[in-house]
Amino acid sequence: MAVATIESARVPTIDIDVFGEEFLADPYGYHAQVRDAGPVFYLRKYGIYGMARHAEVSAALKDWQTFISSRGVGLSDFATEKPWRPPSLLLETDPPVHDRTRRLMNQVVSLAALRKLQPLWQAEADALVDTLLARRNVDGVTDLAQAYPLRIFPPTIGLPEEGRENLLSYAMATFNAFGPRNRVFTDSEAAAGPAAAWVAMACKRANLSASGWGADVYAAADAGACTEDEAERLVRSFLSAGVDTTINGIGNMLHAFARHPEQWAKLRAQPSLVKRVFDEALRWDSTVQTFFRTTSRAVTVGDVAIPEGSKVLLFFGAANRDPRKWDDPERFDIERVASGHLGFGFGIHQCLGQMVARMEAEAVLNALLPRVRRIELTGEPVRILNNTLHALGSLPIALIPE
Ligand code: OVM
Repeated sequence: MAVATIESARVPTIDIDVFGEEFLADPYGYHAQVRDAGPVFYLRKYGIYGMARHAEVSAALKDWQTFISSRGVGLSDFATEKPWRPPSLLLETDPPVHDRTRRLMNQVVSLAALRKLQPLWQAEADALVDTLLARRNVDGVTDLAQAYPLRIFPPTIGLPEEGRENLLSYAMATFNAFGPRNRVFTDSEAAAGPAAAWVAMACKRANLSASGWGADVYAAADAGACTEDEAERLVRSFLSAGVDTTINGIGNMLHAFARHPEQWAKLRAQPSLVKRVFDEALRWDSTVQTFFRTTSRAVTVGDVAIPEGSKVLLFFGAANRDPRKWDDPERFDIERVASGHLGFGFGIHQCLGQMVARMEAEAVLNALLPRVRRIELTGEPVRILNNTLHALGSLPIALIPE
């Protein structure tokens, strides 16, 4: 890779296509190059800036006044281009709107709400793993990482039974839409038309069950916390952000254990480590690899002057393996204290559903731990290329029983 410097701006320039299929297939093969280019670099192909070191990525996420979200967290600048869908009232907003909607949603996805669901979610994980153990050879993605969230999440929101498979193609298209209009984007867009129509239908009050997080959002509207139109769009956030993220988080975690059997053995010997596992899995292989911000003013980072209105691509996945931050960062090590990882982002937009994701992952681990002695890779995992997500389509494994 050529790293040249534009002398006038003193910014290292990278010619590599960070949304190219080679990069998306194996981002980790390229991360050292982008991190080492400098604290800030310029991506010539897209005319944007990037940051891939932990210090700068977390500082940018913390400084929401300078690195704003309301012009979109994808490549497209909402100040000059029409968004492909009405912007998210959480992800694609700044304070004060963001803080109002976020507070409302935090009250719906509360610790109390989660505690109430935990026994049911654990029972569902136990039942699913029991049926998979009987088969022994399974697909860790379709049979477990997809099947589990699809069992528990739609009923939690109160979604219609029919058509839930639309959630997968909708999320794929949503996360591709944060990137450029490349082939992965346009391919998933074709599939997403009917899915978007289903999602729009499912977010309507009349189509949600009387109890559930969807109904809770509309109840908040009744109480004056938001309008009914806002409630509809906030429910859409559950459907956009709550499915593919957890699916690939669980899938990538199973993949990590299949590649590191000694870590599975360690976890079985020390089950109290369960609480740490998912965060280390997300650090080691981040589901959400990147998000953008847009500069609200001219800002200098290191010795690079970034103009106002610049798109800045933040590499969460690269920051999570930055040797400036982590010892032996390429090692998946469940004993590591992974706190400070950016797999859930950081700052005011830090993942609203992180406790949901952790509870799902823990339920799966709790189901597997006493029953499964080894998770053996029986074939090559298949990656699904996506402009934002590090996603798996298939993970052939054998679950070797106790
Ligand atoms: C939303 C949304 C969509 C995609 C991702 C996300 C990771 C949020 O509609 O709010 O957060």
